[in-house]
Amino acid sequence: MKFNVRCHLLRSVMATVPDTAPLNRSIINMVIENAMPSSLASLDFFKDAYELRIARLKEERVNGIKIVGTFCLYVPDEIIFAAGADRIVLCGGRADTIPVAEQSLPRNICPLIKSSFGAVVDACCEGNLACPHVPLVDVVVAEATCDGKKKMYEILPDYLPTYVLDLPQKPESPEALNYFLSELKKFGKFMEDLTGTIVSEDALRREIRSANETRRLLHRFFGMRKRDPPPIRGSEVLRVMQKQFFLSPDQFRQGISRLCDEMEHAAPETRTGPRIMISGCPMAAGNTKVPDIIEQKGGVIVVEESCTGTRSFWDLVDEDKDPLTALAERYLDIPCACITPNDQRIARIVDLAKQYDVQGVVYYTLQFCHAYNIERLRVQRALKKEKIPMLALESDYGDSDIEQIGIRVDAFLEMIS
Ligand code: BJ8
Repeated sequence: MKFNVRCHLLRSVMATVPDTAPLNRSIINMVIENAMPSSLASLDFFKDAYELRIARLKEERVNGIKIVGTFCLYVPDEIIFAAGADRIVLCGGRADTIPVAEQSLPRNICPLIKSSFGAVVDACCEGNLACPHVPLVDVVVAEATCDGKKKMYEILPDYLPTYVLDLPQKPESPEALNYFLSELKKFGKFMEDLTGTIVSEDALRREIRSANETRRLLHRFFGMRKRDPPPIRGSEVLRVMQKQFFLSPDQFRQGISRLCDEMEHAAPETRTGPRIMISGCPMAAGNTKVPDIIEQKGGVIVVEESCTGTRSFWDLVDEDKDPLTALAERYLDIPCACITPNDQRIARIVDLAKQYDVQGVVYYTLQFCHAYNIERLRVQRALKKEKIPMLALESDYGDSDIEQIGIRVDAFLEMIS
């Protein structure tokens, strides 16, 4: 096992790992957790919050509050909350729920789809608690994005009631906004029927203000990562961002506020290394493989262009417009590779690379995600024009490619150092 470890602390812990040990995730995690303990005490809030959240959801169910499960940023939380329901995101980032999914789904589809579906099947059929939040869900609100997800949603009703929100595939076409607006109205009506609560204009405005408050806080949080060196590791940010999809908005904001206050006064991090942006597919909870490897190899992750990064909060909803129209405009603007053309994503990536002063971009695709994989070429060309190097990685949730990814990341970091 060969490590090119730039961090002194990391090097001393790696020295305790026998040379013959296989390079696997548990070793990397052990090394990262032990060698580079975070100096940010506020991160503990997020570690503890999940259990509290599960307890709160159980309580809500007893009190008759409906729980909605979602799989995508395109489903506006504001409408769910305005109807008096709660929501939890069901995207799977774990490998252990994939085998059960492969009994029904093809093996050669994206691991996020298999992991998510496997968690639902597991929870519904085996009663096992691989994902303790799945049995708490009353209904899934899915969305018509990539082909794999759309077809999986046709099978999902065998396990959980499922509603599918449609999306215009070409958001820039003149008819797109009106079509999406009508979809959001239908969705609002569906939520009213589910909860018995009218989705009023006032409630929508309240929820838009609340969601914008979270978005502004996240801008403050990410803004601090522009420092050199940044005050927090990228793998820590990812774990925090993954919690955004489980915790209630209040809980999440409380955690981010504390973290920002602490980061503002924290002693600067001592780690230095090439500043890296990760761009591409979401990394759902349980999936931290690539950021862990990048940091283990000495890269400093400063920003993520993904649904577990900037894509989830970058744009705010206009608080002065008719609320449903403002929601339709904002959500249609999400730069996901499932829509076409996706020029705004390419521009966003270049802009982020400049804002965060990145020295290299790691383009991350989940295996068999054709949308992000094909869009890679356009991203690469745009970055090349700006003379920003890019490394493309395609991976699944398994451990078998850790060593190979490590070698490629190592070479990339050497090249841009
Ligand atoms: S807005 S990125 S959360 S669709 S499932 S597209 S990885 S093949 S998750 Fe997504 Fe909404 Fe877009 Fe974000 Fe590819 Fe896998 Fe499909 Fe995926």
